[in-house]
Amino acid sequence: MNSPQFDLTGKRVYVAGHKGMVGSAIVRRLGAENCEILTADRSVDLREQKAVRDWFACNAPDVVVIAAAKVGGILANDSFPAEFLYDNLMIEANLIEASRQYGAQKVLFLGSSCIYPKFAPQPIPEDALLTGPLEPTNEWYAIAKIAGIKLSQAYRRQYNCDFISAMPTNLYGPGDNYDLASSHVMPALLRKAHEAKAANADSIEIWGTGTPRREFLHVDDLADGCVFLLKSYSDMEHVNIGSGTDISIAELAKLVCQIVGFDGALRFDTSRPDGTLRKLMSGDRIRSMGWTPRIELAEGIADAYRAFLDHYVATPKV
Ligand code: GFB
Repeated sequence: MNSPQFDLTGKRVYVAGHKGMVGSAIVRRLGAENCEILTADRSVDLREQKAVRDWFACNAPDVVVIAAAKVGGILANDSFPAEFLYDNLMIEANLIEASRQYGAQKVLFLGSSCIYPKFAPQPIPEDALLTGPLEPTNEWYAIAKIAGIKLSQAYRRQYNCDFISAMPTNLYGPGDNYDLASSHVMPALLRKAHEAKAANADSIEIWGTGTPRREFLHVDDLADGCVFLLKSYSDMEHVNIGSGTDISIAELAKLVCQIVGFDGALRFDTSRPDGTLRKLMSGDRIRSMGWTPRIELAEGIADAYRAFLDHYVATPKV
């Protein structure tokens, strides 16, 4: 594996998607590096090629982190396939091409563990990519993210660009989306447990059977892994970033209820989709380079709950 050191000192680092959970965590983490952080406001629509080109022409970043994406939980993915495919294809294509045109020295593209086949071997190694059919609830998003990996690889091969990709597992933490119709499971459970406790309810609803297993990583660990890769990785293959352990949704719900202080029952709505049954990624590649996550699940959930409470108090109608 080719691993020259890339020095971030003094570099102009553009974090695309800085208002999202992932982008804002990367901005926080980059605060500890001696670099200049660039962001673009919402007036720059990343789906529009000209808007992206104009922004690059004015700002000329040295490094680009592609954390901008249309994201959502299982229901949102299943309900808005066109947006999940189109928006993500446009965002990544515009950012990758502008990075080449305007001479960015390094690009980090972020994908998702749903790029892997539904029945991939567990833990999933990076080379399981494109070896089988995808999980139908999120294949639109997955196809867009696979295209992003391939674009980065194609630019490396044809133009010799130092573009790399990282595949995070299911993420959670401060800055999450708590809208129950579009959120992922962790923020949904935090909100449901919190509201049930406040209302003295006797149960909360869990989608699906509770048997699917997911691997969760605190977004601050992800941000640390991203900065690690920016500084020390330069190769074709994408790199998994996970926590290394998974948990069933039923077990997760119990843990969240315990942390929130809600002791009612769990009601499983089996008319809702389970999605893929398991997607634990192999972290061997990044571990062999010397990086490991630090935040334990219970500690991370407690942190996410504090962030939820801040958000909830600031905007009571989340
Ligand atoms: O987090 P989640 O929406 O995403 O759902 P995926 C994970 C599991 O939690 C599924 C269950 O089995 C859900 O049925 N679940 C239980 C719930 N209760 C709830 C709830 O109240 N809300 C939600 N959202 N789920 C997404 C993909 O898949 O994960 C994306 O659709 C992306 O493409 C992302 O990869 C990381 O893990 O199923």
